[in-house]
Amino acid sequence: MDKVQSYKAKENCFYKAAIGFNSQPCYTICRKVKTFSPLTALLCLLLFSINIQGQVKQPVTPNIVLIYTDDVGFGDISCNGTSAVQTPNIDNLAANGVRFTNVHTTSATCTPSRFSLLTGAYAWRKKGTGIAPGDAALIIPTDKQTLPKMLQQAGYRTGAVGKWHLGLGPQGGPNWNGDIKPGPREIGFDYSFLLPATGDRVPCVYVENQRVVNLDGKDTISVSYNAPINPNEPTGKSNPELLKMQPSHGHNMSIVNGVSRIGYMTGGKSALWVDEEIADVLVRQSVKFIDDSKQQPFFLYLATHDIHVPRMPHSRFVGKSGMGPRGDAILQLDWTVGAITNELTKRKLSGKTIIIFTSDNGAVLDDGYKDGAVEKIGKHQPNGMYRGGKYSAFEAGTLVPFILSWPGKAAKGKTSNVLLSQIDLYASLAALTGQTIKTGDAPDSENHIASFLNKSGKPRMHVIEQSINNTLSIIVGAWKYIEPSDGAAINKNTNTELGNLKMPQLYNLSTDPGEKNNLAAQKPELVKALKEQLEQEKNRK
Ligand code: NG6
Ligand code: CA
Repeated sequence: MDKVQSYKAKENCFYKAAIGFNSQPCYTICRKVKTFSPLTALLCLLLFSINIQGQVKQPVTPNIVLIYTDDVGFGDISCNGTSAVQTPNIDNLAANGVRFTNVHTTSATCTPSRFSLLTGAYAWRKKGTGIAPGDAALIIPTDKQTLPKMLQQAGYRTGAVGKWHLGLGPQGGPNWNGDIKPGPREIGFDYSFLLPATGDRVPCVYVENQRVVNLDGKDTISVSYNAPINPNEPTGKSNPELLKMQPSHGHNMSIVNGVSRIGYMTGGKSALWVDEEIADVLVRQSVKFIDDSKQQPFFLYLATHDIHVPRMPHSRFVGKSGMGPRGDAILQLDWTVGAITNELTKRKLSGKTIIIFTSDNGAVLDDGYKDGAVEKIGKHQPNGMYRGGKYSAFEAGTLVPFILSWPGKAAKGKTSNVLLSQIDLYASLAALTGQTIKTGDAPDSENHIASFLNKSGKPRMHVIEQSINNTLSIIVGAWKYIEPSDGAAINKNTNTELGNLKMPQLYNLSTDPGEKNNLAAQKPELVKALKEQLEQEKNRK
């Protein structure tokens, strides 16, 4: 296997040198080759120097809008073929750009996927990067390089609008009534307007530039993830009659806007959000950020709340999908995409802006509220043909929608099945904008800008996926290996197959994308090779 990898790496280096892209992938790939002969070293050095010239030749700094959606499965958008809900605005992005069918998040849950996206490092390399409680400290180190910091160095104004869920403040949690730091500013965002954690976690307030919006100093906010702060305040558990939507599992603590959440909060009454307005508010703040960024190129990280629970879309979408709140939230998400693209068009920014649409993990139906998602699903296939879902080691955990549009620059109306990871956006955007990545920064990110623009780039050598219980899988070409795990086979709350088995699993994704036939017993050599490859990656410093 190492020999094959070594050969492929050299081939890849040659290819990248030939097309004159950034030196980083070549360096990264060469660095990863275990059998590193003096000849390989020499070859890589040579290609490295050729590539440096390629890199500095044509850096460009288009605006970048990354629409990072929540829990949207591969099949939840109509251009991917299995959706019963129409998403014309998202489909339009695909019609004008590249629709990818093999781009993975690094993880089947939110926090680790976002951590990897913004740092270029697999989250499983760092403790404490699992699903963050709503009062967690900031999990991204402030002394390390990040994707937004790299873009700031390239001259960008950077903004984060929407769901954060990467922790805020120092160890022990943030001070919700003062300056909330460290936060987005300290990891490279010039502007931020956040839902601090998720829609289903307290505190249910917006945080703009690291201060709670509309906070009345006489009504301070307290947050606890252990016990009720004021035992006299109603909770979802004690007062279900006060709720607009009943929880199905968990989510029975503090009540905000008629919805009970995870965690307890008191105070901050004037600052509480209204769930039905969140999508509109996030679009408004995104447009404000775009308008305030006229002097420089901008990077907008728009992390939607849709379609995470609680699904409480605006009344103009309610009942419109025929699939209940989950389908209506998809319609609202599609509206968001349309609103952003229209605003860019109005400002004549379309040709100057890369828009990327993707999701943080796969789809889930019942994720904690009785909103009819299971009962009303009909023929809709939220995860397309893939097995599992959010939380899972199977493909539906991490194989998500991914569309890139850059009118006039990226390919138009093309579909790409090239194997890539969202973690590659960091090095790819660095290459595009002429930034060099120092050794130690973004250790797992590779430059695949040619593939992202669908200019005949090559796939990743391998992709690693992380499930909720940290089972790791590796894909190399058509083959996927899932390491043995003692984890539960099924998430009983969400009724998701988690992909855990005490034995190794091996699937041929090109003939068996639904991961039905475990070939591990038939192909022990391949299992051994993939296991070794995964172990090597785990141990790589
Ligand atoms: C789980 C929550 C789920 C959701 C998820 C995070 C329970 C029982 N389930 O722990 O509702 O909030 O965390 O979702 O509390 S994510 O998309 O942000 O990763
Ligand atoms: Ca998510």
